[in-house]
Amino acid sequence: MEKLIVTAAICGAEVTKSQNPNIPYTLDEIAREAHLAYQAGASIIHLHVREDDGRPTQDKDRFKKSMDAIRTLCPDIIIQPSTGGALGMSDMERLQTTEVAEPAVNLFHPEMATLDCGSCNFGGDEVFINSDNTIKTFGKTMIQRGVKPEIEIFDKGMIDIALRMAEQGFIQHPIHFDFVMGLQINATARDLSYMVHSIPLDATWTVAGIGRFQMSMAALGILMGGHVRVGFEDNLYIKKGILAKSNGELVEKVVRIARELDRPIASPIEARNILGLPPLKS
Ligand code: KMH
Ligand code: ZN
Repeated sequence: MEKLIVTAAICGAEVTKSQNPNIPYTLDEIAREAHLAYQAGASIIHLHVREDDGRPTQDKDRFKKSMDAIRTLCPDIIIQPSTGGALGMSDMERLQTTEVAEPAVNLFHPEMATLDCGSCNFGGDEVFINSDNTIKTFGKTMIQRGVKPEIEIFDKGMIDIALRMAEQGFIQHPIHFDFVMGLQINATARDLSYMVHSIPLDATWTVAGIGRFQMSMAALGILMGGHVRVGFEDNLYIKKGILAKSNGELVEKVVRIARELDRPIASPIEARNILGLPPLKS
């Protein structure tokens, strides 16, 4: 089996220090959490950023500063900014994080970014809205800016939306998917298997289990030959009732599981290879 790419979703936009005081807000905290995840084996940082008081922002200067700070400590890591942002943000606000791609040759070029391929319920009255036109605009912009999308799948039908977008030229093959399990899609082996069998043969995939499903979904992903995402964005606990001290602790746990299952961990260079990303320019 291919080596395992571990993505650390270190911050998110919705979780707060009142839920887990170790969630990073400041630039120093973001860089520190990314570094701990990197040292533990993460090769991709899925990045949201905050103002110092914790408010989520998609401001491109704040992203650039955060990426600079991460790069200082983790020189070769793949940084994958979110274009999902936080609930209620406008499309233009969200898309700013791919602008730091210009000029496309410097170190701070986001090699990847998320592309959310449909709308979904986030619980209560909250809806994460991604219209067809939003997906098309984001997809086209990422192609123009040379940013590889990670296609976020919150619902099974979103795979079909993504494949139609690819047919229409808004997403390029080979596609990299992230299956978000335990929010709208049930976090079961049957559902994950359905998703894996619904994507093209040349596609790659990772799985993000939400909340208590983080490690069980990761273990399944490891066994099924996919890749995994862990981190505070999706889960705050290292085990039932015990808050994780850092994203590094969550990455260490998934790396331990992978080692037990004989799945070696991909370095950032190996992850670029697996995902078909060009080598890092210096
Ligand atoms: N924070 C959510 C509204 C992404 O990063 O693309 C969207 C999200 C998905 O987290
Ligand atoms: Zn995100």
